[in-house]
Amino acid sequence: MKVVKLADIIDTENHVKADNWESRRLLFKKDGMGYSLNDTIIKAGTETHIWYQNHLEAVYCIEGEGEVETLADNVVHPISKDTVYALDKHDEHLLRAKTDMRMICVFNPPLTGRETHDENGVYPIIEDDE
Ligand code: 9YT
Repeated sequence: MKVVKLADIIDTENHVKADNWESRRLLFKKDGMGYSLNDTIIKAGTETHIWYQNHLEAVYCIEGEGEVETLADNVVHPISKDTVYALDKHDEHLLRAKTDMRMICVFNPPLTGRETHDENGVYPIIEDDE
């Protein structure tokens, strides 16, 4: 069995920092679970364009408040503490944080650890970590 503590990840290479968010990467492809797990902070007042064309992501908001606008239908989904959204159709979306939001994020296929969004809000598939 494996035990991972958030405190041991802070400010290491597994703490990935972008302009609008910080992702503390807890489990990776190499952990062999078939998914990856991140504890992510979305910064208050930001809007992020995201389109995971190569991944499915489930996001569980455990702190904070914001919204997700899905761009296929321009529906705005309020998101707050104790709410999950699942990007089951690789949904292109805008994520807006009213306050800091703390999100538990599960990716299938799993992230390897190094990904950050490209200019289209996409994570590439990285195959060379094994
Ligand atoms: C909720 C979301 O997708 N935020 C962007 C960061 C991503 N979840 C990550 O890399 O952890």
